[in-house]
Amino acid sequence: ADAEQQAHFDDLIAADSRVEPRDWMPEAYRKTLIRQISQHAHSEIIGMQPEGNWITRAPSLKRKAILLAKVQDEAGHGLYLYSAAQTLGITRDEMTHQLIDGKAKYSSIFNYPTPTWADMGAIGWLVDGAAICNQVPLCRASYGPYGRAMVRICKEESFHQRQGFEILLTLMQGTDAQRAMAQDAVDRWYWPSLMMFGPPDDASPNSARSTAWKIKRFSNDELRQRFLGMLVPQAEALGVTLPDPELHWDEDAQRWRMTEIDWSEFHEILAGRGPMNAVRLQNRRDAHEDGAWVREAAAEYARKQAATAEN
Ligand code: FAQ
Repeated sequence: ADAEQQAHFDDLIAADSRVEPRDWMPEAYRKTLIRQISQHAHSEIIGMQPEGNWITRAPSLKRKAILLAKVQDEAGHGLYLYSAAQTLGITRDEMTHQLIDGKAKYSSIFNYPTPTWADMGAIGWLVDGAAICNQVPLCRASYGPYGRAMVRICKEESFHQRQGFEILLTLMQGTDAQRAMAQDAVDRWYWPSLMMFGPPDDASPNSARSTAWKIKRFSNDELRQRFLGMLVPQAEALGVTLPDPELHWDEDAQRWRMTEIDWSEFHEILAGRGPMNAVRLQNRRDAHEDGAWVREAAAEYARKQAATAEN
């Protein structure tokens, strides 16, 4: 890169302007965006499975319609994000192979099972809640296509979060067994949802650079703190208990104090050894193979159209 190109890029970042696909950018900036955006896209696509598990067993037609729409939204988010990553010079095919070959990361949260209907409530409330905390600041990410995709995604995520809250609220107003089912789901999803924000700041290798480039606007721990601030009053409104007896607001330090997160669980999942890692990836591979005929038919159709246009 010549000095002029680098200076132009630095000016865009300093001015809080947006970097667009046509602009020159440092190779490391391009790489980190491809990493983050493709991981995010894979998370949305793999993230369809835990809830997809309940579409045929939703307790009413209304619940089924809502859940179906939510899972379809996640497919849509995955597709916008793959498109945003493609503007950086990677193909959809390369990203798909990184995922199904087990080389790409996707969010740790989607490697847990969904044994009960209350899990649909806990995922909406906690997982989509964490996703919103993390993604609202990403609407201002310095890379234009990513930031713009995030604006629309966040609007849909906030609907998702409310539908999850409402599922839990309904259960909490039900029978003892329904209340116990809701509490059990909250107990199982609480810690994993806190892990979604990534490792603690002093163990987050990508943070410094991503913050300097204005991709990240807040640190992993700062966002986790914000999330707790959102959860505590909502848990009270629901009547559920957050499963951490140490959790309290420290007035002097102006921060939430909590039991330390079990990072060994997080690292096991990242290493592919979580409860559902193998199932999630196998389902994705099977779907890819089952879809081969669609890709072939589309390619053949495109070939015929091109041939007709030539004649
Ligand atoms: N899971 O240095 P950092 C959703 C990795 S929401 C797995 O701190 P960074 C909505 C990280 O990649 C979920 N891996 O990294 C939905 C890095 O490894 P690498 C998706 C994780 O990038 C709801 C290493 O650890 N959201 O899908 C996790 O600065 C319901 C070191 O970490 C996004 O992807 C994790 N939880 O910060 C869908 C948001 N955390 O790449 C369906 C966009 C960290 O060097 C149903 N991403 N790692 O090999 C981000 O904001 C960032 O990438 C962070 C990580 C904050 C996740």
